[in-house]
Amino acid sequence: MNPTITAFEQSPDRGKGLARDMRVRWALEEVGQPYEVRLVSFKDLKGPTHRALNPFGQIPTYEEGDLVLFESGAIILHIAETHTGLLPKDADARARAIMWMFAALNTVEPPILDLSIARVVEKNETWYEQRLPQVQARLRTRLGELSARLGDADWLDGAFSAGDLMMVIVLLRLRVSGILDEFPKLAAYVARGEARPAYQRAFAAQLSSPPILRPPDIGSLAMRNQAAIAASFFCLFTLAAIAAPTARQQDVAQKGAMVMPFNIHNSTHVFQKNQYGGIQQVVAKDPNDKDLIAAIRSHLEMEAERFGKGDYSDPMKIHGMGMPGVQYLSHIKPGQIAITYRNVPAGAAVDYVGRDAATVDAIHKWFDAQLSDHGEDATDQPKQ
Ligand code: GTB
Repeated sequence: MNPTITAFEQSPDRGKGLARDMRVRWALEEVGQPYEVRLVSFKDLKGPTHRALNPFGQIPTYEEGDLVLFESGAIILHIAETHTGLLPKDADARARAIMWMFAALNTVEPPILDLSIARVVEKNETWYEQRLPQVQARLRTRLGELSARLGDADWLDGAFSAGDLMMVIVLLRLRVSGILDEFPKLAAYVARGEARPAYQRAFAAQLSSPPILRPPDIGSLAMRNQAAIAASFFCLFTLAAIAAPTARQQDVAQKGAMVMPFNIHNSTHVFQKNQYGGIQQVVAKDPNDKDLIAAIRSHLEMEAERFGKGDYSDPMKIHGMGMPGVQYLSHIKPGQIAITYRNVPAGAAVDYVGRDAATVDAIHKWFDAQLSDHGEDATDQPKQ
């Protein structure tokens, strides 16, 4: 029988994968273990039934036959020990991988949580402005130490392990703060983790939990859909600013050049299809060009906001409705697609996850069209 884990019925992050069921899902996907998910409301979390599983009334929990576990670290260690794929066979290497799991949970996660608590819980306190720099400084010290140890390696100790899984997921929570980008090696490390197919499957699964489709959430999901579609159209603007072989592309290029706050030739555009839809990236060619990176991100956000308000008029005017996939995507109903914006080292990315075959197909057609329209300025392979 498949194990059952618990997750929030309505996660406060609305599907961004920040709650701790995500790390357990990722571990299960890495080892190829199918699983069931029981979604728990905030009220039920503190009720006797759930407290019998976790005395602290929290998610995630893990049930496998008679075994009941709580604590994400213990759950992932159990998964790693009972399957192949997350812990090395060599005893010393295995001990080191477990050490990194503990390092992630006990040494790196606490200062990250301190920052979250400061920003969310303490921000109205009179002493907030005084405390925040101290919290940030402690975190930067810790991240600097971790970055120095990682160096140019892909993973912390040889092959990817449960230690990396835990470290990546812990660091991911930092992304919104912008602090991760101050440590390019760590940002690239996190991006490598997120690029793993098992991570993407886990992310898609948590995103497609049914409650996200309930009425109170539809607005925000629609906003995100629209925002990411906007981001994609933004990319069309930018790509179109390059010399184009057709009259249509010349027209698009002219209009795009008026809209873009930066030079298209200085950025790389990636449209990578996957089985869920695809990943779009816009990255500055010069990773030290802070102004360009800021421009890429802020323009994406600006366009995203317009689409969040339902304003699709710019891309429609510029690109027309005939572009493959666009007709479908622009009339998509909330819930058919989940799209997530994120910063990546030197730029931004948008993840597209279609919830049905037709949506995935539309995303693929749209990506194909962008690649063929924009020739050498676009690529289907992210830079390694
Ligand atoms: N040490 C435990 C573990 O690792 O399993 C901690 C578990 C835990 O913190 N669970 C949280 C919970 O159940 C959810 S993950 N909280 C409810 C409660 O305590 O009453 C923490 C979390 C939640 C939401 C976001 N988010 O939306 O961004 C991020 C992280």
